[in-house]
Amino acid sequence: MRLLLIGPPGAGKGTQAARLSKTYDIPAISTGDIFRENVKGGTELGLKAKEYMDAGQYVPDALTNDLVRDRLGQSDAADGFLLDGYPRTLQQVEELDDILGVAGVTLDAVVVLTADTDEVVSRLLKRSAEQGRSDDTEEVIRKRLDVYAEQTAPLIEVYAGRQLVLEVDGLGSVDEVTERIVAALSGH
Ligand code: B4P
Repeated sequence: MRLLLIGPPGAGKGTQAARLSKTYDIPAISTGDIFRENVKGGTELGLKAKEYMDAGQYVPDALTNDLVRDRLGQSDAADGFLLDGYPRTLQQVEELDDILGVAGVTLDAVVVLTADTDEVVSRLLKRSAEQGRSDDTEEVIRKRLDVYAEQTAPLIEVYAGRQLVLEVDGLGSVDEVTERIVAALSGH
């Protein structure tokens, strides 16, 4: 199974990715998590990424694409994967098409998690209080939502044109959302 998970910040991508990874026995690859690990480790990539993340901006495509190409080349991703938060720009879609084309494989589905702005802002402010992520301040959250609407929402149409999109309501309990995704995938 080769899946993408798209949705606005706070829609539950990371939360659901961890569960789907177990259900389908595929690695969940989160570009956000990889950037945060690099920030924590003080790597050169981390230093560059932090600047963008703290401003609510996307990390430049060139840096992001390189790390995904490397990660998808690892053996555990050979038979399937779930990409959480990648691609996020049209250029990243092209890059992913190239990576998959070279490997001779195709995507099975693109799960689009939906959630309204009030809900995602409230979830992220709650996370901020619990975990203190530096991009979870109200100002940066609003910026991230704008960037998502401008740069990532148009990707949904691209994948819908390929008959890959499964839109799933991200409201409700974490279990309910997982059940909806699994049901949508089994009917696809
Ligand atoms: P991400 O790490 O992807 O951050 P995110 O959009 O906030 O999603 P996340 O997965 O963390 O949150 P979730 O919705 O699961 O990206 C962070 C930054 O990295 C980006 O802004 C960008 O700068 C950079 N980046 C990442 N990928 C990039 C790319 N491809 N190109 C360029 N830059 C990139 O959960 C949010 C909260 O909601 C959690 O606290 C969770 O517990 C809660 N929650 C989840 N489901 C819930 C439910 N059903 N009910 C109630 N709460 C729920």
